[in-house]
Amino acid sequence: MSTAMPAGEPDSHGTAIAAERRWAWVVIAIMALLVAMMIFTGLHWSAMPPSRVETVDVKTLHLKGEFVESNLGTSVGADGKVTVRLIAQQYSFQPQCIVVPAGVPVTFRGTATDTIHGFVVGRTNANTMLIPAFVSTFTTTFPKAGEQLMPCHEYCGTGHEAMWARVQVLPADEFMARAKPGERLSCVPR
Ligand SMILES: [Cu+2]
Repeated sequence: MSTAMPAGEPDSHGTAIAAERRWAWVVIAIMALLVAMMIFTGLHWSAMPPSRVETVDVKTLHLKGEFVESNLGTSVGADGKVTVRLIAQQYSFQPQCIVVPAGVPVTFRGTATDTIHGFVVGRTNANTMLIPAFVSTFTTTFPKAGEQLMPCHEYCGTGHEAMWARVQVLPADEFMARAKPGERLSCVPR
């Protein structure tokens, strides 16, 4: 459509304003959709924000303290609490195969030795980043027994896509039968 007036400042200005307003609404709609998605996934999958308050010395991680090799894996405390300790490094997790009981709260404690890694266990809400010098921790319950894949989900270098571990969720009685006080369980073949 053309008007009687020749195309001048006021007309093109009005067109520009209208176009900007349309795009502003598009951007607002996209932001509203993203916020709605965040709220939905947060509630629906019980997303847990990573904890970054506990620190650990990367330089002595392998030598002493909680994350020495002999302490990695799943332990059952005297109080019956199940804890999984793991570390991530380019390009593997240790242990490579984690055993946990079904239907029992499991606390994960993990950190990274070199760069930022992360993991998610199958389609569960066990999902965290692992950051050098920080201990990531969360507690979750695996509803049913079965094997899950646990890939690294933070791009950590050229071997990233080959970085994953397995999680064996065992029926609680089978898990407890295997657990011995003071021992660290894993399903890594020995
Ligand atoms: Cu990684």
